[in-house]
Amino acid sequence: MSLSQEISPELREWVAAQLAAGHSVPNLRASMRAAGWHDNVADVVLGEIEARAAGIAAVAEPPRKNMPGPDLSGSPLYIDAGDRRVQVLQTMRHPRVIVFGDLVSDDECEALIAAARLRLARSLTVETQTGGEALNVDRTSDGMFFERGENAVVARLEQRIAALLQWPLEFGEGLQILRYSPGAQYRPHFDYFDPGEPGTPTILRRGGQRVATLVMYLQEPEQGGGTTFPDVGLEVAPKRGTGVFFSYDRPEPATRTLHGGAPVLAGEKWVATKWLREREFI
Ligand code: PD2
Ligand code: ZN
Repeated sequence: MSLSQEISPELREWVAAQLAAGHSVPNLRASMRAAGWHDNVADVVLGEIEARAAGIAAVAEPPRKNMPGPDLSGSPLYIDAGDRRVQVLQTMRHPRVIVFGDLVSDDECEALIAAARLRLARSLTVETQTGGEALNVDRTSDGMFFERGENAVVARLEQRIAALLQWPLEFGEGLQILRYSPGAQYRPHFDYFDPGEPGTPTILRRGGQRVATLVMYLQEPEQGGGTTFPDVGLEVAPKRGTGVFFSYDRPEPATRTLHGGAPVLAGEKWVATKWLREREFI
């Protein structure tokens, strides 16, 4: 079907949020008509949402074109990230994975761990059922979030990441710090928010979908604790100062970005994770 009006992610989110808030389909259709939307636009959006609710694969969203990531044309060995020359150690196309070396200095790793240690609590992950947070047994690490720009080290690292990944600093969530003790792991998961979950529209109001992840290793364990990509049999070693970046141009398993934190077998692993959204994260 050809639509004369473009269906934006914002429109989809808005319709889903209205439905989640209990507005009826006829009322929604009337509001959309009053706002100038053609009925066929309303039909398509409502149809997608109903199909998802019924567990039927909805019409796939087209992949995003504008994505975070460094300019790899010319296969550079180093990228100038403003205040630091970052190494490109390994790249993969599908899934899009890039391993960066010398991304975080030892002093920065120490400073982040010291500031985070005081505020560790049992990790919470965003609960897409409700849009709130809940204990997640799939993650046995301890964690906390820094506010964006909360201290000088966080601010410096965020500027470096924005330059490296060519993505506005304001589109990033606050830095998350995780500590894994022996036995702790993060079972394989996707970092994007599942469009089929009822709590997702609420989460998406703050900056839209996640489109990329950067996991930075602040302290390496003695054994275990790699970041795994089970769909492609890849495991990234948790080397201090190194970061693994991966991006997903649509919230779908077809991106092959299923990934996990393998169990730490000995020692303690600390990471910092930066998630990037489609838009400004407020
Ligand atoms: O610590 C990791 O290796 C890891 C693995 C999977 C971190 C995350 N996911 C994450 O922070 O999302
Ligand atoms: Zn993850």
